[in-house]
Amino acid sequence: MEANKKRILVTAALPYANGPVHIGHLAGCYLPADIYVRYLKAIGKEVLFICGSDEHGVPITIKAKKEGITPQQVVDKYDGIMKNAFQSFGIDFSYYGRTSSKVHHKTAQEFFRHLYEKGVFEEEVTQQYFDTEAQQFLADRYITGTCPRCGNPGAYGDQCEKCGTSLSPTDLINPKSALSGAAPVLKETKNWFLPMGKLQQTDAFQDYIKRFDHWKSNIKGQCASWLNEGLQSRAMTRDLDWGVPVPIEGADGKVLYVWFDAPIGYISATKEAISAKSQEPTASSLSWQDWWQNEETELVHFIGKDNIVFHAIIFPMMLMTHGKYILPSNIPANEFLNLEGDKISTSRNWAVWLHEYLIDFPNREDELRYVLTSIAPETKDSEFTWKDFQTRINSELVSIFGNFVNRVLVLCDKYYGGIVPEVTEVETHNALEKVKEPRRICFEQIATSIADMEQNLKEVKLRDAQVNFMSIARAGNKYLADTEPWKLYKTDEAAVKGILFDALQICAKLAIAAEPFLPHTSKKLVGLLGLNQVSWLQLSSEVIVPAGLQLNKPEILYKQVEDEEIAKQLDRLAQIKLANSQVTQSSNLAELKPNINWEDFDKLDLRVGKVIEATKVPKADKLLNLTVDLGFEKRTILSGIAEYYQPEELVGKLVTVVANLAPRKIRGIESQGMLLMAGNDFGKLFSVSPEQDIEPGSVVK
Ligand code: B3M
Ligand code: ZN
Repeated sequence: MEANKKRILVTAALPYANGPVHIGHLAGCYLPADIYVRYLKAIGKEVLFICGSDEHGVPITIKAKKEGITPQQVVDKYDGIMKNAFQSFGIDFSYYGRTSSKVHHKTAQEFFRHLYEKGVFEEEVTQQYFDTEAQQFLADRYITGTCPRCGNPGAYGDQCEKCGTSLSPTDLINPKSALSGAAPVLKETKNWFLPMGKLQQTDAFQDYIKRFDHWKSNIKGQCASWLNEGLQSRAMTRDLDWGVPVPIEGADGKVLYVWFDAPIGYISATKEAISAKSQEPTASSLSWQDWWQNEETELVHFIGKDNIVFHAIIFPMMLMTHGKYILPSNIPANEFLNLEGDKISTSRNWAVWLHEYLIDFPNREDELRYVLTSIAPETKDSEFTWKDFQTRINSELVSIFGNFVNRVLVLCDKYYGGIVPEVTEVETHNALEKVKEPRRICFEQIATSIADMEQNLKEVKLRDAQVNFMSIARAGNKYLADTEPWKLYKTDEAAVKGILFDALQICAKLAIAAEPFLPHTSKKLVGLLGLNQVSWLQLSSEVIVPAGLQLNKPEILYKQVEDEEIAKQLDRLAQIKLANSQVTQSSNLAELKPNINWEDFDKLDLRVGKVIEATKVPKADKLLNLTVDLGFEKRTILSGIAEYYQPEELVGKLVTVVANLAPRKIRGIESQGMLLMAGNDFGKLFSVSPEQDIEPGSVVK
């Protein structure tokens, strides 16, 4: 956070409206953004928090095709689901927009036209894959094939999800249309490119990237590798029919690249936010330009690591070539959250869905917020497990925070009928040796924790900030454990009043400090303490809950997570894993060929053979030249197994030979038969061999 700026515009990545939201989304981007924004508001900063649904791009159209509905129906459905989930978890956007809105289309088109008229784009005719059956160009995810890097057969035209490499459609081996399954052809088409290589050299860009020095190392690292390789021009238009139409002549049937229009969604949503709020009595007088085109505003993008290049390089290039816009001053990108040892995946249903969590754990949104912040993937990938979820809630939220508050409220209720005790002589309990030192240590510890927490919140180190928050409760617990007011009550009642008065002030500090992390709890605790309104500034006050105030009846803040609740979740995941493994097994196997009749099969003469000699075939990487003894004669057989077998491994081995296959010349050598091999798509190949020693020439049937 830059102290000298007047206001902060915080954005959270616009999720694709093609599926519900899961814990990975929440932990990676929305929860940290929300905690940060709540903190900024608490300290009185003027903040606008913008998000919305990303409703364009191939992920949406693919989903529509899969579900047999229109893209518009897809986005209408998921926009609502996502919005509700965010709301339930207390993600408090100032405005949640949609990129299918009129305002957005207009804003994105104006932006494009402005750059076009400035002569920023390179117009280029290139060869792109085209599906002749579907009569459509195949951009990004419309094309799948084998990843050239890791061999994953299901890589997309823009990215391999298995190894993370970013790809372009022509990199794929055996490309296939995701629409018809057909092999695509190359066809010429015109598109408009952002000349990123050229823009990289400009002073403005070089000046901008100095900011990276102050950013997190994951973002610095990714950007450095892009910049060192040298940026390439990237098409900002696509030959697709779903998206924002390209607003210039000669671009019929083309739309803006989704990564051109989506970040402009932040700007459109700001415009919509301003006009929606202009009706409210508390409306601010700021215009959308004050948020986007005024150096007194600081711009911060919260995203996941897969969105780094778009937010740290491409969007800033768009903004700076436009000319009027401010550039991001921080991009606190998170790494990924894994689930029970595996990458979270929407397509494999390997996720904890927020809308399902809300059903299984009603009114326990803060518990998930707490756990996800504790394990937030701030510097490296991290892992959510249900067991850890249970442990963190039971041994931290319940046993430390919840327990402290409950003990204090119950004791006050029991001793004073829930009325905050009057501490006439503050010194009374100070004088008592047993209380004095623990009290001093407790308040010192709390002051340090609060200071550290604020510092960490400012620096967006939210995991640490939450630990600091919990140490306030830990200090409170220790104070009670050291002074044991329940024992003192019989001997030194005045001291007990003092201790519980102190403890109530600590509860109030917890209520205030909890707001960014655990907003539902914060509200509840403020209520239990009989307070109406609290402010962040009171964190340093000595008295927040005044003597004489009537507290509300004690209620627990958190309940234990039971073993059965965890077992149910683990069971669900186990079933998904099982279903997935069945799908993978069947999808990796070759398709069954049409039936043949008995006579067809009977024509084959299969024999056991023994390899007696094996050599490599010169200049043929894959071939081995084998001499195979069939009992009645020796044959020369060429076999394409050099990648799987060393010649010497084969000598002496029994194999199965198709003995009546017409001879064929390969590389000038006549091959007199064929070896049977068992293989799959993943590069495994084994010879089909009899289980026991049997004499060469024996019939295989
Ligand atoms: N919709 C990608 C994603 O959901 C994309 C983010 C856009 S932010 C402008 O991961
Ligand atoms: Zn790969």
